[in-house]
Amino acid sequence: MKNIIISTIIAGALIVGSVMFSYSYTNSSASITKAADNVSISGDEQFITINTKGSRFLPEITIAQANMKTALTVITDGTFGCKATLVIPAINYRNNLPPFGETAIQIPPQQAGAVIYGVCGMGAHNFSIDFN
Ligand SMILES: [Cu+2]
Repeated sequence: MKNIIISTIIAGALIVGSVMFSYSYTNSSASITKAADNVSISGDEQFITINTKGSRFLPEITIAQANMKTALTVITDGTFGCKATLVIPAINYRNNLPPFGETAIQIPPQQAGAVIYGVCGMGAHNFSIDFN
């Protein structure tokens, strides 16, 4: 009887543990690919922050407001290689990012439905800003 109670407790703990693990895993992967908390609005301008991390720009997808001036800040932290070159074709932007620091990029107001892509110097490692 005692063994049954103990194994029930262990099984219950395993189920709770795996549910908690998958919940936190889902949460963290969601914040990598998509985040709204990297956009803030002050007055008639919105501010977007994108980080370079590993071989990616994060978040990969940003949802922003249409018809509004946009100040994009790209934060680099030990960034090197092709990713140190940022290209945003829609606004004819091409620049070498500093290894460490913040790079300010102005994006003019975009129509609803517009998507602006940022790519590395090789044309890979995309991020997008979706305006709606
Ligand atoms: Cu690259």
